[in-house]
Amino acid sequence: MLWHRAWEPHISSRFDTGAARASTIRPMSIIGAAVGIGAQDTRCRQGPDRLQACGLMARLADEPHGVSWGGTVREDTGVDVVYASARFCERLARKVYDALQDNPRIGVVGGDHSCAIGTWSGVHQAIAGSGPLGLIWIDAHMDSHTPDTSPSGALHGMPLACLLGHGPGALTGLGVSGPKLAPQHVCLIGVRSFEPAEAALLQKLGVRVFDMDQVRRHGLARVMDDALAYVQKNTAGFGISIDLDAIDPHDAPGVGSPVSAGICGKDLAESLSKMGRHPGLLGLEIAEFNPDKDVNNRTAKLVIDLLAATVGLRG
Ligand SMILES: [Mn+2]
Repeated sequence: MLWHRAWEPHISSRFDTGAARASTIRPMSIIGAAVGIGAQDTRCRQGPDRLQACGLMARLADEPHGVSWGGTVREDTGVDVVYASARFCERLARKVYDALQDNPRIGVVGGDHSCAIGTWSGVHQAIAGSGPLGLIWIDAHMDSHTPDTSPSGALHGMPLACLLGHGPGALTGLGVSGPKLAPQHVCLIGVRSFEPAEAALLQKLGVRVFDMDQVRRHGLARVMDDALAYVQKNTAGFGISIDLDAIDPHDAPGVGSPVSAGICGKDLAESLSKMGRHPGLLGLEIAEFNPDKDVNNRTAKLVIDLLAATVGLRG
């Protein structure tokens, strides 16, 4: 693909210098990922526009350290979902990569969770040469199906497997060929609904899973601390991908596939405000917001709160 060549000359050394990481909370470029074709219910594609209408940037503009809107990437329609998704993810990856040339970190608001393939392929490329990418995946599901194991065939059930190098070649080979994540640099938090084939793949690869039971037993703060230590080890930086269905449906009703008994929204905001001060944080993604299922904009407000907490605005 042509744009591989354009990506390569820009490898920056700022990711591995301590001086560049001195400030506590750093600027973020926020990008909309208006994609819905990765799910059977495609209405998550309206997520980014609804967040804007609910005052996303108006709220974050108060942030003193510089939050900017990087624009929205919109999906193509086409008969072949994998092809259309690959085209979308390719454009998103490119936008994320470009944003990381001018900003130390990015935020992505979805969209169904298939956008993660684009987001983290772009971040991976931006730090290529500095070291591997760590990723905390907060989700009620494992998102680790392949086309062979998925009962629904929906791509939003496959993004983590794709990033680990398992899935359709058009999606695993974005940017550069090969896996964008190594299993030892990834962990999941909040899992409580999955199929045996996904669990088997993650177990075979050796991916760390902190399930919802562990979150309940130890508290989210402690699990996040463990996850942070894990994704920092031998990496050039780390990201956080949040599927809103990880959160309890009472706090986040407007999601694609709700699962009961999840993470408390307030606890997650608390943890993200701590993560936001970490110099190694390269990006935050929040996916699966379905505005049509929201109740009194509760989910939209929570998404804005989570981003605000990460960039240093509380309450
Ligand atoms: Mn997900």
